[in-house]
Amino acid sequence: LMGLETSVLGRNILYFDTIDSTQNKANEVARMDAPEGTIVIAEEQTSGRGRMAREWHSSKHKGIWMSLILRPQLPPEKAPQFTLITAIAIARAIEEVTGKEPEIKWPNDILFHGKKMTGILTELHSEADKINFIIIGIGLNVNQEMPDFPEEVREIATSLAIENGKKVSRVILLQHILKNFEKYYQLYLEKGFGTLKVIWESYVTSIGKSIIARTISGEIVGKALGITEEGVLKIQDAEGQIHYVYSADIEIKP
Ligand code: BT5
Repeated sequence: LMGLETSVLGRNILYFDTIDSTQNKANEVARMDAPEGTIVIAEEQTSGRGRMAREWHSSKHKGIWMSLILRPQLPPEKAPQFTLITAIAIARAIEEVTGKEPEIKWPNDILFHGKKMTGILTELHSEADKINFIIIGIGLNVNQEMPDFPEEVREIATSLAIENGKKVSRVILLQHILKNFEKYYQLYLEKGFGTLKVIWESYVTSIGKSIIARTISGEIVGKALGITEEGVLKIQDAEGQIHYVYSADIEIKP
């Protein structure tokens, strides 16, 4: 990664040709005291995963499949904000490299024209009510063409190359992601989530709309009012009741 403009992030890189999941490896090395900013990255994952043990397709040489280790001195409740900070850093990097503006879909998706280009998986390891480490998994489809995607995601997935009309250098994109990530992470540690919330909202398309939120404990239907300072989604249902949603799959009602 020559030309990397960061001081902490990506200064310790574990690179694999093939791995089961960068998330698993990052967990393993974080438990062995890997420093803040360590990155685990692979050309291919054989069991890449999403939330709730869903599968994440990670075809060889086509994407950025990586996990970052952070050790912020913060309470565990702050962990969901990291998904949002990551989304901002990726959205900015995509704009810098391609000139195209993606959409962010709360909580963990980056889309183009409603199709998923990136998924983020934030995993928290806390001890005695303090964050010990956070692992941020990023799965970013870069140079796939439609036939490279398995059939079950062809309707819902896209890649940066498909949207951009030409291939994108994964190394350059990665440098931009890490540079932006470090910048927004610093801003967050110094100033809190306030400014970042405003930037995040500028990319979000679902706020103010009628949505269906599918959570592990059931469906909530209502209007998405916005997110709290903690990154929690606020939904108002037809009876006027407010629901606070920590994690869900959301769908904008037609
Ligand atoms: C996510 O989960 O979107 C988080 C994905 C995180 C993947 C990274 S890759 C590096 C690191 N190592 C790992 O093992 N994981 C992380 P979720 O919101 O639950 O979405 C999962 C769903 O996305 C699946 O059920 C599919 O429907 C869809 N999907 C799977 N692979 C996809 C792909 N390559 N592109 C677009 N959609 C995909």
